[in-house]
Parts: sequence; structure tokens; C-alpha cells
Amino acid sequence: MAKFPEELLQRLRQAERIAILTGAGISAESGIPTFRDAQTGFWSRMKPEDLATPEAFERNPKLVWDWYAYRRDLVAQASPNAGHYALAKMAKHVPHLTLITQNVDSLHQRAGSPNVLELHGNIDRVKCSKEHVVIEQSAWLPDDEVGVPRCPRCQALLRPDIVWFGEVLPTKTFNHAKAACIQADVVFSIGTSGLVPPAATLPVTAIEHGAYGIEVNTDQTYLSDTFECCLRGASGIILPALVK
Ligand code: BV8
Repeated sequence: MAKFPEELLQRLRQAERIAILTGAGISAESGIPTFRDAQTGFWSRMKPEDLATPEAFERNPKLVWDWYAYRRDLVAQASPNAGHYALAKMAKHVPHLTLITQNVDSLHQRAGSPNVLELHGNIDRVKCSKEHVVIEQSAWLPDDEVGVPRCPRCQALLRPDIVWFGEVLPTKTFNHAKAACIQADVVFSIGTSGLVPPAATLPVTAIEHGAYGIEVNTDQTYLSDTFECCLRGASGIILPALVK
């Protein structure tokens, strides 16, 4: 592993407040396809508009439900990787570390990270159109008309408790994440293409308020120039080396 720049190490040693935004890239080494990787990305075989929108669910609830059922199984078979564990370890010795994720796979929580801010919801939770969140699959009401289970409370169709395109992010969670970025001494952007606002704006907000910006990504992103330090490589390799 190449040596890290001295300035980076210095900043990390002195940092009281660290904000971290993660995206699909941190879960790639756990076997979960990212969204935009040409070969394996979810979107390579289908477009967001066709699946991750309320309109898509309205148009074809079973197609959308089945796609998320497929992804839920992928997530259930996946395990956190060394990158997730490194961030959980970092939380133990940084006084104020705020972990913000765009991912819906619970892998940060399963690696032991506390108080994860999930901007886009969680694939293990479902809800109905009246926002009745239903955790236990055993409580889902079977439906053979549409082929999508219904809410035990109001019989409306269930859907993933996930933020789709065109839907508003959970306000309290987003505001908490934004406040942490504004106060951060150091901000990490890990495994995200930075293409989806408003989550993607958070590292930029941190940097605009004086944070030292670090990008961890296998590739260049269109936000790369915003960061003081770009660590090119897999997060599962870089993060454990950084959080020794
Ligand atoms: C909102 C949940 C406002 C779903 C996701 C037109 C209509 C409506 C809205 C819009 C519109 N135009 C623009 C918008 C805004 C819209 C948007 O961004 N659209 C896109 C298409 C441009 N945003 C929204 O709609 C958001 N809401 O704006 O609301 C509003 C206000 C009032 C009233 C109504 C609305 C909501 C967006 C949330 C969408 N949901 N996910 C699901 O999971 O199925 S977004 C989805 O993409 C993911 O969740 C993820 O969060 C997001 C970004 O993807 P990444 O995580 O970055 O993954 P990606 O594959 O892109 O990149 C992976 C990176 O990792 C790459 O850079 C790769 O190089 C790197 N990598 C790979 N392997 C590794 C690695 N790095 C390190 N190590 C490795 N091993």
C-alpha cells in the first residue's frame, strides 16, 4: 500500500469532527453490484426511471417489487467487507464521526458502525402508501391479484422503504447529515460517483465550510477536483491501511 500524504495523516490526527459519505462502491467488494459500473452495475441492465421511481411502481408494481426482492436477497447473502469494518473502527477513536450512507444494504450497521444516517432508506424495510412501516415479512398480507404483498393495517400495496428518484429524502436525517458536514474538519467521499443530488452535495458543502476533503474511489469522478486528496483504489484496501 503506497504511503499516504503527510498532510492527510496530519489532518486525520488533528480531526475532532469527521463526516463520511459512502455510496455503492464501498459495498462492491461485498459482491453487491454498484449502480453505474458499466459491466456489473444495476443500471447497466436497466434505467433508474424504469425501476426506482414512484411512477415505475404505479406502472408495474410487480416488476419493481421483484427487482427489490432480488436485491434484498443479494444483500442478505452479502457480508460487510474490510472497508465497512475500517469505518466502524475509526468511529471508536474519532470524537465526533458522522457516517452518512446512500446505501440501503445495512452493511455499515452489520460491521458495527453506530448511528448510521441512511439518506435513501433501507431495503430490509417496507412500507405502504400511507407510510405504515412493516418490518416483519410474516406480517405481509399475501396478494395474488397484483403479486405484491399488502399492508396488514390498510391493505394498500407494500413497497420498499427506500427513497426513489423524485422523492424527498428523510428531512431530519438529511438535516443532521448536512449539519455534520458543515461542522466537519475532514470529510470523506467513499465509493460514490456523486451523481445523485442532494446526497452528492454533502461533501461539497463540507469543503465549502473549510473541511479537508478526501475522495476514496477506484476511478476519477466528476467531483474529484473538489477534493484536496484523492486516494485511487478499492475502499476495502485503502481504508484498513488508513485506519491502522
Ligand atoms: C430529490 C435508492 C427533490 C433507490 C437512490 C428529475 C426528476 C426528479 C428528480 C430529479 C430529476 N433530475 C434530478 C433530480 C434529482 C434526483 C437525481 O439525482 N436524479 C438523477 C437521475 C440525476 N434526485 C432525487 O430524485 C432525490 N430526491 O432530489 O428530491 C425533491 C424535492 C421536493 C419534492 C420532490 C423531490 C432522491 C434521489 C434518491 C434516488 N435513490 N437509491 C435504490 O437503491 O434502488 S439513488 C442511487 O444512486 C443509489 O442509492 C445511490 O445513492 C445513488 C448514487 O449512486 P452511487 O452510490 O454513487 O453508486 P454509483 O454506482 O453511481 O457509483 C459507485 C462509485 O463507486 C463509482 O464512482 C465507482 O468508481 C466507485 N467504486 C466501485 N467500486 C469501488 C469504488 N470505490 C471504491 N472502492 C471500490 N471497490
